[in-house]
Amino acid sequence: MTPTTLATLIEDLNAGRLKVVDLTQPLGPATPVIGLPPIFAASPGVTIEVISRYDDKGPAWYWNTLRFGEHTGTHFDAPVHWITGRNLPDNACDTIPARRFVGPACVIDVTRDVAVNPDFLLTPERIDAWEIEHGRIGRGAWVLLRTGWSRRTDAAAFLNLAADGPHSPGFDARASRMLAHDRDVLGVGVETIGTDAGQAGTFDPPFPNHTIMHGAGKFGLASLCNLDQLPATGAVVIAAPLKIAGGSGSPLRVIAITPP
Ligand code: 23J
Ligand code: MN
Repeated sequence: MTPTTLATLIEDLNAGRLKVVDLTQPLGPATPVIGLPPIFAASPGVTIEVISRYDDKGPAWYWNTLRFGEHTGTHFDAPVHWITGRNLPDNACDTIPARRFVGPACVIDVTRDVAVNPDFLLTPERIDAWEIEHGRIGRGAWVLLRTGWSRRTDAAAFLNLAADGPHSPGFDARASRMLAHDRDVLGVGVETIGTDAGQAGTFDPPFPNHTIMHGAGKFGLASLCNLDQLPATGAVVIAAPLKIAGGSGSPLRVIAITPP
């Protein structure tokens, strides 16, 4: 990394040789929130309340008060979010070194599998096949699971709730272990409401991806979109949460820098 690298980055962005892709969903009252079994506390929906809008409360300025859970919309999961990560060093939004918010993206496309099976789980065998085609997932990479789920713009279709709970894709526990321990990734990103499959509350262990990733000090990114605009390899993702003191996660703007 030299000053030339950064000058070239800006030149390439200006010339269209690189582009910035926004991987973020809008955050507002329509943002769906995760539905946990009713024995657990629920996360609130988003509320936005006007403080003033060029009126008697503030004649020349407009601003709002926001209220939402830390895990709402396109958001970041810090290791402290899960009990397995609670005692790790630098495990919260304010203490994770900023360097760890930037990494190369490996995009694993399972859209066709998910189209026929909304409960599809990524397996180590599937990762092996991806690596034969694209090369080994490097240490410090963001692994993004492209499922097409962000095309479900209707909240009911996005949550896909049935009598036996939600149905959405995710990770087999063995795949989470492979990525966290053997590949030493930064974390995983998904298009669904959380980084575990909809049915993961019934898995052993429950919510295996959260359990394994956060126990290994890795991160999560949920409710991503526009993954279809990224190559399998070659993009860089920047995902920096709000610096919430002791925060377990935060909504954030996730951007990718990629060849067009
Ligand atoms: C709390 C409990 C279970 C889950 C989650 C949160 C998330 O998905 C999240 O947003 O981290 S599965
Ligand atoms: Mn979360």
